[in-house]
Amino acid sequence: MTRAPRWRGASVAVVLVTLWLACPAQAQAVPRHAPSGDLDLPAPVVEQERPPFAGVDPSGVWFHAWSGSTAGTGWVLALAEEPGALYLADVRGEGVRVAIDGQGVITSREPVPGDGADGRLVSPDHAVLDWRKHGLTFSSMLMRVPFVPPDFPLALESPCAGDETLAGAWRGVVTDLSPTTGEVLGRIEVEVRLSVGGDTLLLTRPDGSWDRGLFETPTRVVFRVCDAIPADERFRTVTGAGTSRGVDVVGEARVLGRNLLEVLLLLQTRDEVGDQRQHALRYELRRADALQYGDVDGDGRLGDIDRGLIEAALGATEADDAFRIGMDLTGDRVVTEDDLQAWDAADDA
Ligand SMILES: [Ca+2]
Repeated sequence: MTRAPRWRGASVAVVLVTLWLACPAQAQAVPRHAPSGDLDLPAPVVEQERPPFAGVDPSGVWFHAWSGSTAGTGWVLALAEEPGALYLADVRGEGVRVAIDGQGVITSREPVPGDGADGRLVSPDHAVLDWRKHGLTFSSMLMRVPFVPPDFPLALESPCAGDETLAGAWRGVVTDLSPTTGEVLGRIEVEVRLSVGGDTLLLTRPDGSWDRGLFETPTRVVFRVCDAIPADERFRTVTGAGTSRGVDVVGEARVLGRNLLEVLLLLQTRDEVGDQRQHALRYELRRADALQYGDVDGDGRLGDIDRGLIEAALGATEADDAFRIGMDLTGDRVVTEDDLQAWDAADDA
């Protein structure tokens, strides 16, 4: 699966919403009863006006800049708690509960008296809010972090054994992204080593620095390190995760193909709230020694074991623990008879 950058889709959405707002007269121009002569035709369907933010899922991570009683910046995690309702919280779990409707209006659902946040979506990726918290008031701007889709893993639900064939040397580029705009601040070539141990993925750089995450699925790794110990357990360091960077980390790795991996790490310094600084790093990596098409176990050749592994995992989708990227020869993210046929064809070739 190749993911388009989030902001690109969002820009399209903004354009579509803009066009829609510019052309409401078109829907109204359709006559309710078109001339039908002697034929008794059904009346044409009149388009209903669609709220401009209907269908927008604000879950994920946002960059937050605020001013008022205090000022600062931080990552905000937007966790969907029920349809249309979110918990907006900083990395340590401090936040407010809000509802967002299809018009983009954000209203407080905060049960703590006096606390809350109200505002609106300016676009699917941009919100403004007025907060009240602990007797202080703030005005906020929130920008959705580029390359963070709504299904970005904000919590580890059920770790699974990792794909051991991912272990080894990977090469690519790491891009330093502006937290606010996604603008590229710098890009360097990078070599990393991946190690898989049980349910953990360890990413080590040549200087010895490292990040460790947990497999939520065989193609999805959750990074979450928080120096504080929040009362809300969802915001604590995931057991087994870690980093040598000395900062808090929210991130993910996605296996996009048998030789292709993407890692997004959102870093935040452990300073007092208001003094924290953010940093977004995106790794685009390729295996140094490409895994051969059909080589499921990664031993460097096609053999009966590879075919047997595919056969044993028939029906597994990407979210299933039995899935391995090397089994998916047709690239549809599910293991089917088509993959077996593709394997047979590759073995005959
Ligand atoms: Ca093999």
